[in-house]
Amino acid sequence: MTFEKSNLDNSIKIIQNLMRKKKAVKFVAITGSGISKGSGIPTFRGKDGLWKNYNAMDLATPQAFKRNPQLVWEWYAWRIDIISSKKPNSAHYALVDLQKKNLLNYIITQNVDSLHFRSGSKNLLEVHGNIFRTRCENCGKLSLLTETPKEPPICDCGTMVRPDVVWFGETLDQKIITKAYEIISSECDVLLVIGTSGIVYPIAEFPFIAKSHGALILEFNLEKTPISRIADFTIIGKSEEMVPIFVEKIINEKAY
Ligand code: BJW
Ligand code: ZN
Repeated sequence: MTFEKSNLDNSIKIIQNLMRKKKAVKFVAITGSGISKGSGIPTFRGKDGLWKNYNAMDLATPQAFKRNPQLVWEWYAWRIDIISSKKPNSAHYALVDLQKKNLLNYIITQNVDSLHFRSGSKNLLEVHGNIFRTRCENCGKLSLLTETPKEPPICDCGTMVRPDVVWFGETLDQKIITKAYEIISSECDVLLVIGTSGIVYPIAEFPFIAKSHGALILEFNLEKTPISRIADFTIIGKSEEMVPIFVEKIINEKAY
């Protein structure tokens, strides 16, 4: 296996110590597209990322949708097709295991792919929306897609709906983001930051907020990111390999 084993082992030791000292250690996870890479879903950045072949400003902004909704829907339909054929991977399921042991309080995901939900996770905040949901900007109606749209879907009120995701330049849902800030600042002893480049705000600042409130920060990624600077441990490797190893050791400690 190609990972920094010493970092993984050391992080586990530190957390085991914490768990022996403190009765209820609260874990929170922030996830990004890297956690779903092992399921076969492309990330956004990097050499095989979506933004390599597509321009974010042409597809993931409200201006792009206004300019060319047909193009934006074609791109989302293509992604919906890919995502629908994929399944949660061992990293998603490891987080479910951690939740079942009452260790992981919340998952704050930037992903729109529903894989955390499909793996059975509870207490899930989908801060960038969900690709299987549509929203009408005229009447506000939310709907779930049951199949990949061949044409841009139309609301009962006659308006073309949009994917219910958060595009660049848009604010995140106020209720969800307020809850996420609350969790990060007051309900988090250990923050697991999994598979995110850590450059998209406001979520990019969450590890910094958690750290300022005394949380231990553990990052799982293929490479270092801007978060690595403040992370107590950066565990380099595939999350689908590393997260299950980590979770198993932590769960065993709880049983101990
Ligand atoms: C693995 C792995 C494996 C791979 N195992 N790891 C300056 C100018 C203009 C705007 C801004 C600005 N500064 C800040 C802003 C605001 C902007 C922003 O942050 N821009 C930055 C890019 C600079 N943010 C916003 O606009 C947000 N709104 C906001 O801030 O409102 C207030 C405001 C408005 C306007 C101006 C200023 C303030 C909204 C952000 C919405 C992001 N939307 C998207 C699309 C969602 C819908 C969709 O899916 O179609 O969200 S963009 C995309 O990036 C998506 C993701 O959720 C998000 C984060 O990406 P993520 O998940 O981190 O993926 P990658 O690809 O970046 O990284 C993958 C990582 O995994 C890598 O590190 C790999 O190494 C790793 N990896 N395989 C482990 N197997
Ligand atoms: Zn409508």
